Amino acid sequence: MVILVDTGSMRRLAVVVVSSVVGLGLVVAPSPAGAGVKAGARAVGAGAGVKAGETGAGRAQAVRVPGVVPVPVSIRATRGAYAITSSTRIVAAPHDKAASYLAHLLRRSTGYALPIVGSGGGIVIDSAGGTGLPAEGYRLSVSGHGILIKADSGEGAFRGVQTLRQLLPAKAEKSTRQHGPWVVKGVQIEDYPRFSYRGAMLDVARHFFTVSQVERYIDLAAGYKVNYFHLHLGDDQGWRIQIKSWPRLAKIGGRTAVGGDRGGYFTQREYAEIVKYAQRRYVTVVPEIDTPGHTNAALAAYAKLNCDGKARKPYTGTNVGFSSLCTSKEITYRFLDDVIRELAAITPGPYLDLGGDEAQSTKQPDYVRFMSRVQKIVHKYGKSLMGWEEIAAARLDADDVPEHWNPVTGTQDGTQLARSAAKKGLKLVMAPADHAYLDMKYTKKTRLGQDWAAIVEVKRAYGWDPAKLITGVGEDDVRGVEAPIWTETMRTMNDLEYMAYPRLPAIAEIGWSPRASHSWASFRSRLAAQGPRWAARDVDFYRSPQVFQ
Ligand code: TNX
Repeated sequence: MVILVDTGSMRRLAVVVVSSVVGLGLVVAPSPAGAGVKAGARAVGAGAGVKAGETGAGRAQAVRVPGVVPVPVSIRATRGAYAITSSTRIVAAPHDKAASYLAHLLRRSTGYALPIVGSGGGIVIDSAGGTGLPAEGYRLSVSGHGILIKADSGEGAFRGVQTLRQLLPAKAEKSTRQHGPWVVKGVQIEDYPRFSYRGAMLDVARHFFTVSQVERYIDLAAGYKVNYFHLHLGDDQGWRIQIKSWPRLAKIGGRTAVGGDRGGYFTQREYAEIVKYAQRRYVTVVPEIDTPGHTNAALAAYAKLNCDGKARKPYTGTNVGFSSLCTSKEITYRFLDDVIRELAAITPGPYLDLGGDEAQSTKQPDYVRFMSRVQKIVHKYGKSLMGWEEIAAARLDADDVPEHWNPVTGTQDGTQLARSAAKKGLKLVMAPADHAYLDMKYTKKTRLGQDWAAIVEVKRAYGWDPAKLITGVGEDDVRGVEAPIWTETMRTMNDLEYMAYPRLPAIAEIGWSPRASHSWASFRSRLAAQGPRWAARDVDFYRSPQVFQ
């Protein structure tokens, strides 16, 4: 990671590379200015100053920069520091979402009043700052005089607040009152995302999770600047969203879960609550109903959706590829019209996801005809179609989004769909199962998860470039990245957290941070700095030996 550091009175800028951190994640090591030395070439100890000049032209003084994930476009440590005290005010426009989020967070842990006021000094959040930065961009500066977040949108300011949060002591994350001091060191940050789509997907079909569990998952992800939440609402083992015109979907199809565990579903009102909760964090919900395969729960709820007119038995196993909607029956399209209409009405975001993966029980020509019809229905209700990469076999529009998931690279078998999608001018979301799937085991011994795509330790989760993965799919063909968590083996919030942390932040950084900043040594040290934050929030994360010593 290249960081400009103000080295003090001479005001000379030097290029430094974050090298290694044990513990607090605050150490940088110098490198020859502009020489592009690889991060991690030398490891340094926690808290230790790093000697300048060892690498030749290096002139930097040891300067500490904080362990922010995803790493900002530029971050410059400066002199001074700002202490949040009982008299600090948050200055922002009324109802500014970034300001209320920050106030809520800090009031709990500091115990201070932190009133939001219209003018003055303190923590200033200016969402109409005229920065001219790309979408979601922000500038954050901290000096002895105060903290200033400037952005051109509420969204940008909110992303800036997430960065500020990581500059505070970890105890700021606690939900009960802690002792100060609450000092933020001087820093100047400019930041904006590499990709516009940075998603987290949660499968509530294999196992059901409650509204508050889903919200906690969203909130944790939003801390790493994730801006899409893809909610997998229908699969063989369960249908999880109330559809008023087809009530048995939820009532019957919602009863089951993997292993005979308790099912459940969201009423439309509950779903709307999740959507609102996400919106307050500038996160867009993408609901998914998987079709034409992965539909046993629907086929169990309504006999008429089956070609033979016979209801399927509820399914609680973990096989895939055995079910299919009856693509030759008109009722199937009336059914989907109803489902899509109701979902579109409660989903403010631009995408409805109709799945489309692993439709092994649907003949390919039927699949293509089916998906083309479904795409038209989705468009009729004003949304774009999102789906797994298989949907690229159908005729799609430029706003429709195939999601690459096959664990393949280069020109390997299985890369054709993504490549042909790119050729047609579609922009992909990249979620390669052998890097981005949070349900893959960390090691052979991981109690939870699967290993069909790969064993994915943290370094592997971080070790890929969405624009280099597949031959013929470059930077401009990529809309962003996503980290899906499939829940065949996960039943509790702790299970989800253990599998998602620390890997979800790895995918989030790949989606947000500049390509040139990619460095395992740097990432690892900044990731280590998240540990105490997760501990403060009781996140049950995996203490990867690659990250935490
Ligand atoms: C494949 S990848 C699936 C899911 C499973 C997952 C388990 C994809 C689009 N489908 O149905 O839950 O593997 O890792």
